[in-house]
Order: sequence, then structure tokens, then C-alpha cells
Amino acid sequence: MFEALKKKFMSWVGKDKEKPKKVSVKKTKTPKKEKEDKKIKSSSRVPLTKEEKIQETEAEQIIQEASTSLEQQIPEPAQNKEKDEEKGNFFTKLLKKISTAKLTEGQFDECFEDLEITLLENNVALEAVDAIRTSLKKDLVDQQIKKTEAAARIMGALKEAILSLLTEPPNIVDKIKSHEPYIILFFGINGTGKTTSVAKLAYFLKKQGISVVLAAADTFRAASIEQLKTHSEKIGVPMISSSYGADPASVAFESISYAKKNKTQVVLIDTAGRMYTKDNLLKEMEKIVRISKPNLKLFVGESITGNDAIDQARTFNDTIGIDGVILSKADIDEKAGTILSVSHVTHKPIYFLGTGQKYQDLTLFTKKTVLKNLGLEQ
Ligand SMILES: Nc1nc2c(ncn2[C@@H]2O[C@H](COP(=O)(O)OP(=O)(O)OP(=O)(O)O)[C@@H](O)[C@H]2O)c(=O)[nH]1
Ligand SMILES: [Mg+2]
Repeated sequence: MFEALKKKFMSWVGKDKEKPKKVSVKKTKTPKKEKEDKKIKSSSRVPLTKEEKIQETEAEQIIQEASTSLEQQIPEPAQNKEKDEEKGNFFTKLLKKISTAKLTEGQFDECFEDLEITLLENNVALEAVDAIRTSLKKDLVDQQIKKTEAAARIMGALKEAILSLLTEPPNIVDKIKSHEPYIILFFGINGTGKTTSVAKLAYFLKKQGISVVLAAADTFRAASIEQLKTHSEKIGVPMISSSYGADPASVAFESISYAKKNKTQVVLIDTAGRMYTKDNLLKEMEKIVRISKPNLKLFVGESITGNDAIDQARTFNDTIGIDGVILSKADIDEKAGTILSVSHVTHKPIYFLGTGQKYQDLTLFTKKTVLKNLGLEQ
């Protein structure tokens, strides 16, 4: 998850690999030039404290390494350096400009292009890219930024920009305890991981000592009832089902009656995958919602499908209304732009990430996890 973006961000600050071998190209200054430089420095600047001097030296090193590393590296014929790397990247270009003077909007836009391409290539939705641009602009353009702080300010601004896209979900266990029975409805298109997520959540809740009943309201797809039954037996939770072709809304209703009678705390309703473009399927879903009155409607989308998942989430939100998102298959998603974008587009939190095929592979979503995965926080 986020490997590609993390690699990119870390390469900016030289944390992605061992430091490149350098040929020691000592810049020779004539004694006269050295004297002039010293004169300019001492006349135009307030004297620096010892600490500031160290910081400035470090900052100069970063800028120099980042912007001229290619000139100084031993050429590696096997590795063809890409053109944009030669020209510098978002970070190094910005760093150079910010370290010289206040950054203008035009300069920012020019530098942002590199990041914009990276984000789009990694499945970040256009709206989310725009939000990142706006946030970074606010933090960096026309700001008085000390040279010593420039690198940290850029990375800090990036972290803030990413945080602004994300929504921290409420504590699901607290929510569940606020209403009995607490009804959670799962929906999404075919094969996204709805049934697996129902099973994973049942497993998660059971481990917390919360009682669960499963509703096999996918009465459409062949073997769907058996699939959920297998999960219910393995996890050790009851399941309510009917026959194939039965009204899914009535299965949901039956399960809720069961929960009320047996004081079961949570009802997890599995539904058939439906194309969000098909009106009749959405109408059927509306009926399930009307009858089961869920406390939480979770859209299940595949992290790997990028803008498709975003479009699905948007449409389901517009038609049925979603309360939150589960993004499955995050374990096989190198790009992970969907994780960064879906909450910004729908204004709804991601509750969980599906991170594998086992019951325990359901990860509670937190902003901190995203930042950590991106290398922007320890
Ligand atoms: N790697 C990985 N695979 C997953 C994850 N979640 C689900 N899967 C796999 O995705 C496939 C489809 O999962 P299901 O749970 O059957 O999907 P569904 O949405 O219920 O499918 P339909 O009922 O046919 O619409 C299965 O092979 C699951 O094992 C996940 O987080 N990571
Ligand atoms: Mg299913």
C-alpha cells in the first residue's frame, strides 16, 4: 500500500536508498572570491547562532545534493535516469526556489506539475489533486520561509495537504453500543469483497465480545448463501437466509427480528453486487434500506480500481446515501490513490481497509496509518 508514493516522497529527501556514491568535486574558489563571499555574507546578514549555522549548513547540503546529485554521481550505465529527474522534481525545484526568495504562484504552479503527474499516476482523483494543490499553495506561496526550514516546511505542507483529504472514522465499537440491534448494510458492485468484509467484521466484533447475526440478503448470485454460511460456521456466528430468488429486503427484516428476539447486538447484511448504473438494482437496494433502516450503510469498493471505485462511491452516495467506506484489496494496491481520494469526494470516512483474504485482514482506518505508510510520519 502506498509503496509508489512513499518511494517518490522518500527519494526527495534521500531516504529511499543508500546515498549515491559521489565523486568528490571540490569547488575551488580563488582566495579573492572567497574573501568577497565572506564580505557579502557578513555585511548583509544578522550573525547566526551556532545552532542556526549547523542548520544552514545542513539545508545547503540537502539543496546541493538534491539539485546537483546527478552531476556528481558516478554515471550508472545500467540505470537510465529519467528526464524529469534530471530537471529536478517537485521537492527539489521548490526547495531551490524557496531557499532563494519568497515563492510566487507562478513558480509554485510550475513545480507542482511534477507532483500532479505523480499523484494522477497513483490513482489520486482529480478533485483530490486540486485540494492538495490549494492546500500546498496556501502554506508555501508568498511566505517568508527561512532557508534552514524550507525542506521541513515543504514536507510539512504536503503532510497537511494529505491530512485535509482524509476523514477520521468514528469508533465503530462505540457506535455499535449506542443502538441495539445495530444494523450494518454492505453494498457495492460485483466481486469487490462485500461478503468477505461481512465475515471479517463479524470476526472482529466477535473478538470484542459483541454478538453478531449475518443476513444472507444476496439471494441472487449462485452459491452466495453457501459462501456466507461457510463463513458463519467458521467464525461461529448465526446466519439468517432464505431461498435463491427471495426478496432480499425480507431476509434483512427476518434477521433484524432474530436480533431483537435474541438480544443480538449487531446485524450484518450482505447484499448482491449490483451495477451502480442500473436503475432497477438501485431501486431494489432502496427497498432494503427502507425496510431494514440501517444504522450504517457501508460501501465496499476495491482500492485497486482507482477512479472507478471513486465513481461507484459517488453514485451510490448520490442514490442510496453512504455513511462510510470499506476499501478492500488494499494489500495488493501499490498506488493507493483511492484511499487518499474517496473521503474527499464523498465526505464520508473510510472505516476499514481490507488487507488480505484472512479474517484478521481488516485494518481499522486512521489518518496516522496513512501518514506512516507514506513515510510522512514516524
Ligand atoms: N487480496 C485481497 N482479496 C480480497 C480482499 N477482500 C476480498 N478479497 C477477495 O476478493 C474476492 C471476492 O470477494 P467476495 O467477498 O466474494 O466479493 P463480493 O463483493 O461479495 O462478490 P459478489 O457477491 O459476487 O458481488 C474473493 O476471492 C476474496 O477472497 C482483500 O482485502 N484483499
Ligand atoms: Mg458476495
